[in-house]
Amino acid sequence: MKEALFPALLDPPDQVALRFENDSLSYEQLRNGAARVAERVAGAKRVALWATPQTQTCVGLLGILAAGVAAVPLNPKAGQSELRHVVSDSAPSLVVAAKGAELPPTLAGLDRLPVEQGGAKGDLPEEPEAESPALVVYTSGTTGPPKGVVLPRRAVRSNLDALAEVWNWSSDDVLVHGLPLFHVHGLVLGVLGPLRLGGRLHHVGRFSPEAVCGALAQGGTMLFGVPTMYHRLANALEKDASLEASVRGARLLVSGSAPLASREHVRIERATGHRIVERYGLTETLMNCSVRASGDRRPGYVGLPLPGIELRLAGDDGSTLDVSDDETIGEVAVRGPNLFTEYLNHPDETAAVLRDGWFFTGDVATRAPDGYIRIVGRRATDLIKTAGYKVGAGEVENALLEHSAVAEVAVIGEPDEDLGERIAAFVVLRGDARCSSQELSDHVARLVAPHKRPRTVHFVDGLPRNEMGKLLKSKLVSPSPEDAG
Ligand code: MLC
Ligand code: AMP
Repeated sequence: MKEALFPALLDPPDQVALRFENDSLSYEQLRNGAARVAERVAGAKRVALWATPQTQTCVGLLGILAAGVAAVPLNPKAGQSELRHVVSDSAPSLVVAAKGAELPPTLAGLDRLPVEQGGAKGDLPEEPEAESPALVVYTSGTTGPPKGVVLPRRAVRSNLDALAEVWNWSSDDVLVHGLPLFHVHGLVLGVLGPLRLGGRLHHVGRFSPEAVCGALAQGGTMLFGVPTMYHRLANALEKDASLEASVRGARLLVSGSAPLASREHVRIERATGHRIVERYGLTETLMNCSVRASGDRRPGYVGLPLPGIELRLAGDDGSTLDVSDDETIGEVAVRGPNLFTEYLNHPDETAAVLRDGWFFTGDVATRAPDGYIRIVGRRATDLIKTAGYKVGAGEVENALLEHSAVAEVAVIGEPDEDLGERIAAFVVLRGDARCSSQELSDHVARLVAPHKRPRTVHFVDGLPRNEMGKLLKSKLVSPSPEDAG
């Protein structure tokens, strides 16, 4: 008998599983809704999921997973060209979306399965194979459009179990967050995590410090967020002391997806008495490291590798650097049941990062004498982490080059207190073309996604290049900035 990915759905406990803004669903309702979706998608290879933050998205996801089909979460704010790419690359049989959700014309050619609440008792099909794909999640690379990361059920299950172990995460916990449901942080950890454990999720819809404090005050025990969210929470706590009690009452605050600045650790601790637990992961590996619930929470450190996961620091030739001096820097390579299977339709790119069973993350780190890992940077300067989202500079550059006024462009990440890194574009306009920074920013938001839009546009006469004509991004310096909003 295969082990169920969601045991709580086989024998639903009499309790709320999911709560969104004004809507909640019991385990029994979730099982019944998922059974209906599973019946409809059975036999498909991949199914797109319109990932709006609402209960129906979770019902749709659980139904797709129950049928042993791979779900392809779609960002509801994805622009036309990004959406077109994801759909043509993943070739879903249909799109599962909340009943009544408005879908863009790009999806008009796909059959649609509307998800409704409630319904008669339904039974779930037999548990699918552990190696079968559960999700295809799109993530940016340095150049070209995003790649689909194929995550098997085995990775989801083993990773959630490892996190449950190190965070003492149980069915008693009520997880609070306002993360998007089209990336692994919000979807795998944030939705499938509580459901695997038979616990509860309270999703606040749109993130705001007040909304998460409100949910914590109503019994939330854990909070997940990206550093931008903790930065905004710290600001709010410093302005409004009445929010403090709700956060103080939580059991665990967890940050990930990007480096959490030391000052945010300090500010949150000063306001609430809580030290934030940091964990480190990627779409391709789910989570690799975390500080244990009982462990030392030191700013800048992402803790120890998770149970069952091997981590090594690799030198430039790929060999292991056997060091624990917290100084020597190597590329993080990981091996374990948490790894993805492949990049969909990209065997060469898969082979480039998955070597002898090890996944090379592109992140560089040190290891302290007590084994704690400290992420110090990334090998590729063309990858930007902004508000917890990974964005390839090339993707933004290509979108900008599609604007008729743009002759040349270079995109970089600039340090930003709130976003970690802010997308900045250096633009050379064509001849006597005129264009505002707002227009360029809106153009990128429409074509790819709003979180990939440049926040700053510098109009320049030329870009720094070497004698061969190669762009020298390190030579780009910000003139007086013009905010793009
Ligand atoms: C703004 N908007 C526009 C626009 N400008 N729409 C169209 N055209 C434009 N020019 C819209 C946005 O869509 C959004 O709408 C709203 O205006 C505000 O946009 P914003 O300023 O970009 O975002 P903000 O509200 O400030 O949100 C900040 C945030 C968000 C932190 C809440 O960035 C976020 O949720 N980040 C989390 C990213 C994440 O989950 N990463 C995990 C990746 S997995 P609306 O309606 O949407 O508000 C991973 C692995 C791991 O990294 O380890 O976890
Ligand atoms: P993504 O491809 O969107 O899954 O983003 C993965 C990347 O996010 C990693 O390669 C890291 O660069 C970054 N990341 C995730 N968690 C952390 C963390 N706790 N500290 C620093 N960087 C992180």
